Amino acid sequence: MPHYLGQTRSQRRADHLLQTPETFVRAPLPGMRKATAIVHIAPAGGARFTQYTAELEAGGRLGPAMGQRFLYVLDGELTAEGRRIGPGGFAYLPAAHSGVVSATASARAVVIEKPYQPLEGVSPPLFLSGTEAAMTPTLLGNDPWLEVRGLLPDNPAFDFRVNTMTYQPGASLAAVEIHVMEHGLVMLSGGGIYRLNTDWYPVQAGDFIWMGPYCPQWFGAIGKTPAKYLIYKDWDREP
Ligand code: UGY
Ligand code: MN
Repeated sequence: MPHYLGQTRSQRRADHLLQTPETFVRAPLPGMRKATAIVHIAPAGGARFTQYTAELEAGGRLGPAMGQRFLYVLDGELTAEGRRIGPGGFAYLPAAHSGVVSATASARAVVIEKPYQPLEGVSPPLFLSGTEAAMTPTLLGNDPWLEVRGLLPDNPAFDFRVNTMTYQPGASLAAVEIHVMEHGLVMLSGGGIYRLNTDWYPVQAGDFIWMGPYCPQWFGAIGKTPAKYLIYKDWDREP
């Protein structure tokens, strides 16, 4: 076990959080069996959603969700509603979904949960699952070096979005973004520099970032392999 002598890239500011793996702390959530959670962000930390990494042994299971739940499998295999979800696979479970999420093999998954915000005249979404690889990419701002894959359907029934963004080495966001939506972000591969408010952070695969509303944000990919992240945002509701 390396010793970090009190040093870390992690940083906590009022409008953002960078959490790097050596600062992760594991603890169970209610109802988990043979599983543990690294809670990256939650209302306790100033967000309006909860995001954690669940680590499950074979035969382990998640507890009940606090609202609707989105799963993205990092490695191993989960089962939900009889569907097997492997690496790069995802599932959306509506609020009050009573089905069990269990691990067929030991697994790690990104879990995002939040209460559902209904929209008048629109029926809430139903269970769905899919794989990231099957989703058609679009180019952000027509930049051929920056691909976005939306995992959830473009449908007002959903009150959030989860996308992957893949930057070829040297690609970047065209401008600093400042917007009302929050983000929960997991670096899946590669790395680069993330600007958050007035700070600039080197980031790499395994890191987590929370950006609060209006947190100025920009990313540039550095290295010889593409940088890719999974990003949550609240969407299509009155702010
Ligand atoms: O969807 C987004 O707002 C995205 N472009 N933000 C980001 O990558 N920080
Ligand atoms: Mn953004």
